[in-house]
Amino acid sequence: MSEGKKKVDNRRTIDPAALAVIDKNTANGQIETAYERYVNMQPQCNFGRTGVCCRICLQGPCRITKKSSKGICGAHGYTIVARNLIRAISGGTGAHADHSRHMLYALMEVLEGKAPDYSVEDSEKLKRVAGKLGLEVEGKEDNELLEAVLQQAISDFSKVTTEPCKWLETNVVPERMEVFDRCNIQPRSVHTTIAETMGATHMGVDADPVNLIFQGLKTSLCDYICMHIGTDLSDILFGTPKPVYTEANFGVIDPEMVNIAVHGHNPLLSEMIVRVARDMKEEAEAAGAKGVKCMGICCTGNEVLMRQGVPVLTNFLSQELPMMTGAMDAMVVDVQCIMPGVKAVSECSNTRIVTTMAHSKIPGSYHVDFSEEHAVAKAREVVNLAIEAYKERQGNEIDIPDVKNKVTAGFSLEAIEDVLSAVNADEPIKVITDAVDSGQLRGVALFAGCNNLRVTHDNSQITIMKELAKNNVLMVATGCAAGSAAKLGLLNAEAVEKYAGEGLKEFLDTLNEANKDKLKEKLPLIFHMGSCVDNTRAYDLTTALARQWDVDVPKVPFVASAPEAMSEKAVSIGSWCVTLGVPTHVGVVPEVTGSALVDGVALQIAEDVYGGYFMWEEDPEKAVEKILAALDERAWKLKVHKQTAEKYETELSTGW
Ligand code: BF8
Ligand code: SF4
Repeated sequence: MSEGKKKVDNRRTIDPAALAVIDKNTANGQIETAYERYVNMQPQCNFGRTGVCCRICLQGPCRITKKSSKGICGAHGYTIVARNLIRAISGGTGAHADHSRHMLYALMEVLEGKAPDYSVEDSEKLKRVAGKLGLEVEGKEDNELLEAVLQQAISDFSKVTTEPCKWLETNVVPERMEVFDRCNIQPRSVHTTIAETMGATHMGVDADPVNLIFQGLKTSLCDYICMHIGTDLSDILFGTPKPVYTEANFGVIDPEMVNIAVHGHNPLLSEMIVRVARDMKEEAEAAGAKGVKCMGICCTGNEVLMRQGVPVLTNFLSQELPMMTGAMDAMVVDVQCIMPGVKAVSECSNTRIVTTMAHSKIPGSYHVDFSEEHAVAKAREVVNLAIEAYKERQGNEIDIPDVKNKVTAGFSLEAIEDVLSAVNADEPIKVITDAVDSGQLRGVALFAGCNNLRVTHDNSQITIMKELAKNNVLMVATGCAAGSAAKLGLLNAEAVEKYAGEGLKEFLDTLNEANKDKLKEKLPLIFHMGSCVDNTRAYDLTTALARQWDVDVPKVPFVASAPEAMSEKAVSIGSWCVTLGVPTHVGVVPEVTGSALVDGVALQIAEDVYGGYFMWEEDPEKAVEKILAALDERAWKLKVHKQTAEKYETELSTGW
């Protein structure tokens, strides 16, 4: 390093395992990762940062400055910011649609007998989904029901007529549908709406920022629809998660095993690899290993964690680092949140990067063209590549940070209701609403989303989680936020002892006591509800709470928080949270501050119209205050209205 050059601060994480690897790498002056690339990228462009850069037509880029207050075409800053924002929502929705459509194709092939390695694992879930959609369930065979469910999903994906999408209509409270009708944001279908949004944001189409934002919110509802379809179909195909017990962080890597990281989002491949890996012990032993060990990164990791108890290796930001331990044999990737940077790191670490999807390749990597028709054979091919890499790494230096934490996960809404039903079998959700009504709990919070180097890795999520625990907030988590909690020891019962306030402790103790013959271990501090796509499970909990209290969602003391949001998917999820009535904290200010109007709609006007609203707050301590204030306001209002309703013997929802 030349004298006088600013020292690179690449220690932007609180994860001790990640830090150990970063420090060793820095000392050796070797491999560049996201932590260094972030530093090298500074300063980042403020036009892009605030959303006032338009590249929608070839006359651009047009940037809003004091000198040029409009784009060349005359587009105001508010139009440019709104267009950029809703294109991001469309990108997130497109990614989820891609994921869920793939599940749909796979199940269609199962129906047609073309995917012999898959079958319907959870016919009870199939019945529940069909029943919810209003389909006739009685006396129907699985195949008949599945066909009807898939037809409905195809319709929600692609119909061009105006009747409501079934997955929206049947999963939210009726009052929400009335709001969507009133605001004219009922989507025709997922694909048509994504296309509409791209059309509306083409050069010279919609210039009205509010109209654009409403189109964006309509698109976000499609995100909700296709995510819910994705979760439902995954459960039908692979089973609805139940509590599982495992470990998380780099310490799960076993130097004597063939180590395979599954990374990305799609459970079609990762489930198969986990199953096949168990059957390939002999092949691994023949190569001198004790067996094959799978572990997860990002959301496909969450999928196999939730259903198979596969250990969590790490979350989004630290995805390049496990390879530097010298003991990762393969990283198998499918779609989304895979840094292209993994390839360069793998070259120094003997790890084989294996891409598997036709539309998601990384130059220079191995590619196994995954197909549902030959799923087991393709999965074997991948595992064999890892076994070959294991042979080659013999004699190399291995250094694995001894950091791992116990994890209890697998909390689908069904699993949570099952736990609650040990206290109240008839009305399981009432166990939560009673605890909020009595003041034992202050409300419920969902932690969702990613990591983002604009804040210190894992710090915002962990700080807010610990503080909310102390303040008796019941917490659920998904995606890489759940990954932070897993890695840093918040997804186990010990964390309850360490961090929970009295009310939360009592609440969980009651559940533990009632479930002592059923659960292998005591409940964790935070309920892991799954991958990012599974945020719909968390919203189903909100809907269930609203139904239990008999109010619309904007009255439910439920808050969503994405302390380290990064992806377009996080933008679309945050947007549907708001549209569906949830106060939503985002810990990284999105690219909207270049327009006071668009920013104001997100922060204030949204609440008047939809009941949900955004809170941008990068400081985790201040975020805690805002989240608690949002919960307290709703809990207080509920209490006052409940007392009034009791006094005058009226319905709770009357006159509110
Ligand atoms: O879908 S939380 S970094 S891995 S986008 Fe990506 Fe964000 Fe992680 Fe999962 Ni979700
Ligand atoms: Fe510039 Fe308008 Fe073209 Fe955008 S659409 S790049 S603002 S001329």
